[in-house]
Amino acid sequence: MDGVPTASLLLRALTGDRPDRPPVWFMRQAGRSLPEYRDLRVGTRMLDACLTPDLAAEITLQPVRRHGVDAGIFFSDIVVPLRLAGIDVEIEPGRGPVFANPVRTASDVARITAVDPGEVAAAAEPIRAAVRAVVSELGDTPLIGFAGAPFTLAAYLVEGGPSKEHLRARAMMHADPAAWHALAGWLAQVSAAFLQAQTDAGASAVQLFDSWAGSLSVADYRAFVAPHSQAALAAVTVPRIHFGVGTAHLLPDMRLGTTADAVGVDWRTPLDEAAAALGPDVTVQGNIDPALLRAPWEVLAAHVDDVLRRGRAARAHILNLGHGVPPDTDPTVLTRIVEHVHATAS
Ligand code: 1CP
Repeated sequence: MDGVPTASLLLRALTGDRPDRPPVWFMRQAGRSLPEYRDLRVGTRMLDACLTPDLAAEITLQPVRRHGVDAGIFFSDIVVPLRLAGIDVEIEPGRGPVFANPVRTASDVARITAVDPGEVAAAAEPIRAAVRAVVSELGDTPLIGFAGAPFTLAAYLVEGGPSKEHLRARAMMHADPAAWHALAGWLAQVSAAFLQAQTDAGASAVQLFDSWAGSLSVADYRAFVAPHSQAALAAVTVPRIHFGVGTAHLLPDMRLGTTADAVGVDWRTPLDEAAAALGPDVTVQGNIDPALLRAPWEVLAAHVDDVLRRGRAARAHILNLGHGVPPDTDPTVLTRIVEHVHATAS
């Protein structure tokens, strides 16, 4: 529709309206692929950057200015609320989050869950300050807040760092279900506090990242994970996106009842198939294959057009990648995708 600011495309798509063209943003648009990000980060550790309001705000704004995307995603990390809870965690360059004391036993769980999640809310002032600064700069462009889902956070916390199959976290569910539920319930409250800090300060929507949920069976997802993810997301009143990787078998469950307004789909499942699995009353987000960002433009453009066409099977579509921007991506390719989509009416 003429006269409707493009700024509202994301919220319209999330609430089930179908704008003339889908809004577009990219997971991990802030950060590693941008030379201006690498310049700003010199000499500052990742988690210190996240907790320095001016830096976090500037890094959030960089990709919005450069690419002209239809939304910002707050620059932070899923482990920031754990740092705010007093847990000893660092992000090692090239590796990811590493914990000094992995949480493996019932007594480890008792130790960390003794921290009141209210302390995370109290310690989140740098987050609120950064979000306020971003929102006032963004004007009509919405800001998406985010948090890690309890399972993905537990996958790091129980292993002590990145892992391939998240075996220790999945084992805890069956070896000591009471300890698992205590841990996941606490993580849900911590992520909820982090989401609330961002929405209180002006974020217009949120995304819950359950990046590693694809390693779970449907039965384990339902029994041990979905209720905790639902609790985390239900803590905010703004529209909610729920994303996972390798989750074709979990898509209907990732709606979390009706808690998620949109479900993010990785590159493996065509969006029309995802929409059929999800039903008519949910928005889909995705799902450009990050590998195709290295393909010749004609090949990538044809893929983007195919994603847009299949996305029309859902009630509404938010164009994104099927996972985060790879660090070595040529950022001019992302700008070109945005220009291509902005020139395409659906
Ligand atoms: O030094 C650096 O630049 C560190 C790289 C980096 C960055 C830029 C990390 C370490 N985190 C981030 C920012 C980040 N993390 C954002 C920023 C906003 C944006 O999307 O633009 C977001 C949303 C996240 C969320 C995040 N962190 C997820 C979920 C999304 C996903 O990609 O699946 C996960 C799994 C993490 C853990 C993490 N943090 C960093 C790394 C390298 C990892 C992954 C490690 C692994 O492979 O297990």
